[in-house]
Amino acid sequence: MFLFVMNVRKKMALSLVAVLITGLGVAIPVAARTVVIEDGLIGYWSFDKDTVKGKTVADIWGNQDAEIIGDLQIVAGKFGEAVQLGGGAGARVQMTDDIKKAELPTEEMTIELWAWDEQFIEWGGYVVAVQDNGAFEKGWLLGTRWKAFSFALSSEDADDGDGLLTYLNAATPSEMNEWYHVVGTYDGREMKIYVNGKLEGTSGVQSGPINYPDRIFFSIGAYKDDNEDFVHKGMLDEVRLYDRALSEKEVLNNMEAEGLAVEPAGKLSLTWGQLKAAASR
Ligand SMILES: [Ca+2]
Ligand SMILES: [Ca+2]
Ligand SMILES: [Ca+2]
Repeated sequence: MFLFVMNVRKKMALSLVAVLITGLGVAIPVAARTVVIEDGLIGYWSFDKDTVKGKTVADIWGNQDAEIIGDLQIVAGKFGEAVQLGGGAGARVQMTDDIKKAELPTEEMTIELWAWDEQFIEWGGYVVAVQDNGAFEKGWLLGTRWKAFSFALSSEDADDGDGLLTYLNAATPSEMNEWYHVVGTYDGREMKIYVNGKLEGTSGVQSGPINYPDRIFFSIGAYKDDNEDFVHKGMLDEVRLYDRALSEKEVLNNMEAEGLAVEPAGKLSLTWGQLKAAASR
């Protein structure tokens, strides 16, 4: 009799866990998910709808909440929601236009995102912290040169007096209306660009600390500097910035990742601790 009661209790506890999981819409157990690498992460803009309030897009990891400027929408994306831009001038999601307030990588970096293109332009910008005005070439960006994904960076060792950018293009051209995982890394000696987890280009032209200009428009969704403003046409999702170069293995991990290990406060989520606590009640 006592055993029977225990079994019933155990069953009740298990079904309680199942109800909690399905009831909150969490389809996969927390521990089975591939999660975003946190080592070196300094910014993460997911564009999920519960992280966008009015004109503010939360940085769900770091301190750089961004401001929606101009006409753009939050739409269904690769993971949760994404930002959709229409290509007209004047729109972007801006972290800051004050480089003194920007939290930017200095020695090494990784910029990572999911991109969906609805047109190809010569100077496409996904995430931009650059000035490229004639021979004055400083900062970095991840974007496109026509149909090629492109990671551009300017370093102090390669400085020709007023900065020098290397635009490292992916070898394989991209297609419109498809999601691509695009990553640029720089370890202080080499730039790399990865597309869908595959290394698509390497350059050793740049070395040393990143060479920043005095003024930037640190933004998502536009190739914006002092004399250009080319807005992306398409979607961008799950934008992440690191202050170190992720390895190829880490890039592959993040391509599979469905978010952070523990979702940020305000997002409905359960940790194993909470599940266990619920089950033992
Ligand atoms: Ca998202
Ligand atoms: Ca320019
Ligand atoms: Ca120059």
